[in-house]
Amino acid sequence: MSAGELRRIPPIGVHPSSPSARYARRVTDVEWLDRIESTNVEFVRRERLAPQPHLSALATLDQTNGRGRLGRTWSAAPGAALAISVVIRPASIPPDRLGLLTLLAGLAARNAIAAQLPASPVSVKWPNDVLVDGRKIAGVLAEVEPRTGAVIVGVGINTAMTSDQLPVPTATSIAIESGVPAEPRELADRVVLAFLADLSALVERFEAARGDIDRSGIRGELEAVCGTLGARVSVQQPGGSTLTGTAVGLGPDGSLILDADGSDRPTAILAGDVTHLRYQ
Ligand code: BT5
Repeated sequence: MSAGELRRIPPIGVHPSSPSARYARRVTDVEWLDRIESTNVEFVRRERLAPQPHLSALATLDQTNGRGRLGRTWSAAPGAALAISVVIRPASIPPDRLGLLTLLAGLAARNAIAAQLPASPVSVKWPNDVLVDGRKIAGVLAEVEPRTGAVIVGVGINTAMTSDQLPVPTATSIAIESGVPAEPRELADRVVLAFLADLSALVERFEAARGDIDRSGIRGELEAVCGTLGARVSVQQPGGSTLTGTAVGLGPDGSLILDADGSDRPTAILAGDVTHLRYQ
């Protein structure tokens, strides 16, 4: 497939009677790029030139300079992982609820991966990882273009990655977990379809509920698959301090509510790196 070719992906993979079908129809364009430095950076560049359509998507199997959070890198050998970014143009979601889009994208990625790995425990780790049995299979990076307010949600999913291609020992992939060698393009197509159908449905519901995870019903779906909730964790905060305790819930803005050791009131964590202590 040539660089920049526009592929219209029909909403297959979603049963017509499923509530998602109505929303999946709105996902029209996925532009596949042969190779790009970063799908997020490319969308931010395009967004600065002209507003990009709501729910349009850019994808590649060869991202050469992927970005993680806090200046970290996201890396994968060519063909080994899907990198996809989606533009979300918030209409009714208040600014202080935009952080939840990271969790929504993590939930959609988790569901798309779980559909490929029906026998595996696939969970979301707050705020932006998808894990299989404690190993990272996907990561989310959401960025806001401040001038237009568009949110670029980028997700990296290890699809056909083999054991000798793992960028870090704590990573895993769909191919490794399923034990079946994958044809990279085919596997990525299946994952993209499921991911976009789910994400677009979640974003619609989130918009309709004006950014309320309770009214939209999304809280229950998140809580059901978020392995961080109920776990003993340590949280390294951006300032450098570390808190240890039990993660007890999600705040209305997507923050992690922590019962920190030695504190008699819960702490809301807005940003940070979480370690699940049971995995150590
Ligand atoms: C993330 O950051 O997990 C966010 C990753 C987002 C990647 C997507 S791909 C599409 C879009 N375009 C981009 O440029 N980025 C987004 P963070 O939580 O900071 O985790 C980064 C850490 O994960 C690294 O420091 C490594 O330890 C680890 N890591 C790097 N590559 C990995 C991979 N392929 N699989 C698992 N872990 C990885």
